[in-house]
Amino acid sequence: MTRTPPPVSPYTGEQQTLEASRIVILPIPYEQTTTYLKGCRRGPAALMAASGQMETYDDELDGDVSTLGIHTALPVAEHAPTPEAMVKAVEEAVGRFLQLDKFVVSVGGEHSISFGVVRAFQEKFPGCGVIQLDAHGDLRTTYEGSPHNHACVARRIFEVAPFMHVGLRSCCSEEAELIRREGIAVIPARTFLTRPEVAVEALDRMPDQIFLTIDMDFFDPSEVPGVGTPEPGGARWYDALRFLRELTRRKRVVGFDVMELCPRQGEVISEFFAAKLIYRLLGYIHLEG
Ligand SMILES: [Mn+2]
Repeated sequence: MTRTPPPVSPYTGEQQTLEASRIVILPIPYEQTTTYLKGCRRGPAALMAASGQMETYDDELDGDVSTLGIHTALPVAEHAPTPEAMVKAVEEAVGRFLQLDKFVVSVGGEHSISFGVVRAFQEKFPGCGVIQLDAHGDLRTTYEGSPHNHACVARRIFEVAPFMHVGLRSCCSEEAELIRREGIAVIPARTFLTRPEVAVEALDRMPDQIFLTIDMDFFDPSEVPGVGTPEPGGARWYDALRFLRELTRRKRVVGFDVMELCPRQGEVISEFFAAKLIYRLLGYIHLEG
């Protein structure tokens, strides 16, 4: 079977009104600075199409996430002319929904988007911590001339929020030096996979309110091949769920994003994985509280 990822806005799932919804899914199909495989601008549309095919009843939680009310907003920042304009547009869009006391799930798009998202969450939840799940350091000061390249997003976030990174297995020597010098809380993938309790214990040193940013390349490419820069040795589904369940039990997760989904022609595994991840996380956060 071959299948071309659909264009933006084919939201096939049952749409619920904003007023009736606790949850807002915000598609941000922005892609300007990716450096290897292109296509994450098609991530949100592919994820929405997959989610429309998915059961909303959760067999682990014995609950149905659709009872929360899930509204899919119109895409934002797709055509932002510069990275700075994108960050501003994202911050404003997320901020508008946060002002309405919605639980916002942003879906990208390249990872540089997350800085705009985090700024909006910092405004609404001052001092909230950020946990990044990602294969890459993303700690460069600038990359290819921009401080808002996707390879710099963790550096920007680290500058404005208590920060912790889980799943690292690729960085440059300057990033490794920065991590050592600044004592940045980084749990490498090899530690996360052999001693998962280390990541759970590290949560004690983070604020009670947490924003979670997920780069899909955190996961092992055998389960999530649809990313722009795959790295071997990542977390599998149940490795990730064990941590996420502990996280949502111990902290108040105020929002999350899912970035860098890069759909592949003729294959839908990665977008189904990402859609299921969102539903499961919403369940952990809102059906168990
Ligand atoms: Mn990454």
